[in-house]
Amino acid sequence: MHATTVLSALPEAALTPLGAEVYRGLSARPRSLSPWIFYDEEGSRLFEAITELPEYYVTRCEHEILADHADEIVAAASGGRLTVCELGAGSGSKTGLLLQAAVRRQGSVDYRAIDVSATALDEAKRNLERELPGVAVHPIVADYTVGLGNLGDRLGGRRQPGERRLFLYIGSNIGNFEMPQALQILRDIRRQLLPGDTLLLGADLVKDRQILLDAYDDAAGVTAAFNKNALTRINRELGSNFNLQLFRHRARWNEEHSRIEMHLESLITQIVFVPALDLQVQLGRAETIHTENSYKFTGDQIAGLLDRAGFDIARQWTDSRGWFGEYLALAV
Ligand code: AVJ
Repeated sequence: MHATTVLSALPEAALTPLGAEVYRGLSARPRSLSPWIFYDEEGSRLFEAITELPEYYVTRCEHEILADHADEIVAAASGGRLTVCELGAGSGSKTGLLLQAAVRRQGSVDYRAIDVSATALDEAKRNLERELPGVAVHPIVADYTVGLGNLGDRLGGRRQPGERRLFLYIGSNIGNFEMPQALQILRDIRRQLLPGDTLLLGADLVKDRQILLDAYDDAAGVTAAFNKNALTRINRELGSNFNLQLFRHRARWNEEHSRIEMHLESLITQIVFVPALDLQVQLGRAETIHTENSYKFTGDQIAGLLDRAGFDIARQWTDSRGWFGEYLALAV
């Protein structure tokens, strides 16, 4: 039998990225869903709201580092005319600090922004081009976890003579991935660079457990709404009947793996139906769907990952409390 025959036995929706991921994740034990599902229009809006919560220190810490050191970072990255490329760009407010520094140094800058969320990229382009004359934003809607090779010229194409590239992978987006995939992403980035180019990597650092838990389970319930939005999106796009009231947001610290985990816990025994996938899922009382890992790193772990991906750390910074680390890594 041909593979195509087997595939055609699955519903059409199982071949779309969302359908395939929901089919995989909800059939698996333990049940899981990939965090990229969060970022539809409403999810991108909720994530922006998270970055402003008193408990969510991550964005503020990194903002502090970039506000204090943007000129230094850009100067250290510039052995020629700099172009900037970012993975998981989001709405671009921290990136603006670096782009502004690049404009101060060289008058203008080309910025290529890759993200799974078209909504976030639209906002980034609108805000950055309005607020920062000299910045040209080139949005690229793509899932970078499947590799960067297929983006071709959209990542900058042929190099101009004397061009230097600065790749941004900030916001601790790397924390969403298990070590082998994190390493793979860094190697994919390295393959886009020439020796002398740089990667700026932002990583959230290990800290007091309660600070971490509060950051992922805020008093206003915004993170809970963000987590549950994955189910709302699946209901809308795949026709399922998840009842949000029958799930509870959970944040856990997994000490062994040094990660915060987010889960959606089923409050009762229930059966959920996903018509587009012809999939029925029975969830037990207190059974969880694991929706996100957010790894917290030591400086040594980051140094190890960068080394194995073909980078030397040129400079590194933390915020005043030592909660977040920013690493300028040189492609070697
Ligand atoms: C965007 C992946 C860095 O892990 O802190 C925030 C996402 N999840 N609150 C993180 C998130 C819950 C965030 N990253």
